[in-house]
Amino acid sequence: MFSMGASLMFSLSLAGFGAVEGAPWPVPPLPTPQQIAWQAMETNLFIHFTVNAFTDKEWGEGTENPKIFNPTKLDAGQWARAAKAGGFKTMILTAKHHDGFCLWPSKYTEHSVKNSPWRDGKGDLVREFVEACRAEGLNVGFYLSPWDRHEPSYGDSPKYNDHYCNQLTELMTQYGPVVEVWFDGACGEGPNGKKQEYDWARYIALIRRYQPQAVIFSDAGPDVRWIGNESGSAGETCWSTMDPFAITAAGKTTDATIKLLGTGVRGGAVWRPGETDVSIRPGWFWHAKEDAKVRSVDNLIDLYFQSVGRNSLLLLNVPPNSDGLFSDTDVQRLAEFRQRLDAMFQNDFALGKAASAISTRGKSAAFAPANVLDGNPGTYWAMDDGQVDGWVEIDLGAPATFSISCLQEPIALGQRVASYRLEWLDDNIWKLIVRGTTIGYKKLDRFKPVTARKIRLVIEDARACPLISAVSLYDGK
Ligand code: FUL
Repeated sequence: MFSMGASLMFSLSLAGFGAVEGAPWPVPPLPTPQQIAWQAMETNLFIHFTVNAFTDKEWGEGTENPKIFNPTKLDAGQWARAAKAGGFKTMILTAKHHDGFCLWPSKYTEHSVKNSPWRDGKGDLVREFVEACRAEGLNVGFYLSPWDRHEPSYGDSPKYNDHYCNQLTELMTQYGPVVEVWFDGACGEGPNGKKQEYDWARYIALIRRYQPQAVIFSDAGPDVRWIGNESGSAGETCWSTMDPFAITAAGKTTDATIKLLGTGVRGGAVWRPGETDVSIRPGWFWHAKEDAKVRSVDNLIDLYFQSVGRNSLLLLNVPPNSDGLFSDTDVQRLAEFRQRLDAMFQNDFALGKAASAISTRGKSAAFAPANVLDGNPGTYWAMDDGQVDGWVEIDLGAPATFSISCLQEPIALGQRVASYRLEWLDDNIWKLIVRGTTIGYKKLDRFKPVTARKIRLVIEDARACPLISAVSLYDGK
């Protein structure tokens, strides 16, 4: 783990801010380099696959015969190519779901691929998955369900924690670098009503030891928090900062904390950005009856605006079918999703245009308003310390019609903006386009098309002098 001082220096030098004279002091808490890299991925793919693909269940019982697991056409390369075509950066696989069936031949259980007919019991699906990711330049992530309905020691807390750590060690040491470990908080009853106490501190320490570059996800972080719902929607206000005492362990959510997971907490003591997990189908696992219920491209685009566009990350689940393949419709949707996004964000009307502002920090070119239009998220416009409101104005040179705006803050220096509005100049009168609260890594707004030559971003409130690294405008077609 980094100490605060070390992580601060790291973040500063990483973003190249340290060298600039008169640069604003960071406003903690700050992201680690791992959290910054994670957020920049924007869209990752979740893969739910286990015996459920053969039993039509969402939660397996743990009593399934491993012989039912036989995805005869399994090709993890097909998943990876579809992910790549969809612009996804990481794939996270359910190495073990609640049924306890392991997709790799774990030494610690018989309930795994090794007792299935798939690849004559000699297969390792986790390895095929990892190799497919590497071949397409994708990062690897794992979901290892703590809740295990098969393992007899489950509920016998110390014993099961040993078992779980043994399996986690296999995943963390045998398959190369991992960028994310995904913890589900579900904690069902063990045999005879026994209650399993998960040893989160031990699980986390184990991952830090073997995969220090990985971010760890759960309701309670420590690195990435759940966004509080499975419908694909981050809070409209979405701070990456959180109160660590609001939710102390995965699975310990209440209605009040669920809301906080969505919005984060202004000035919260830890940096814990939200991840928005949602499935492309009604279920997390494949069911033939849901083949006609794959989300439309329009719907996927909505999810993108509600997650990435609200300072979150979209983790979209695509479940392989009983052949071991993504179904054709799902493959097609992923490709169309990226084509639509690429077209939408191809032409930034504000790029390289003229900018002015109410004031510029130390009157220095290093913090000039033009930095918001230079296409470089590492440079930013800043005002002097103590100023928490102000505006930056953009002259497009000629009227343009746009219906999407993209705003960004340089988050390595802390998340600051709490309230803003975007306006356009109509015959010398500034008119409201859209109003919002937090910005963070990225804030996207969609609105009725506006035709204007001049627009301005007005920051109404911020935790410290606001820093803006990008203002972009798109026509949304
Ligand atoms: C939930 C699980 O119970 C679901 O089956 C799924 O894995 C989802 C991502 O998390 O808590």
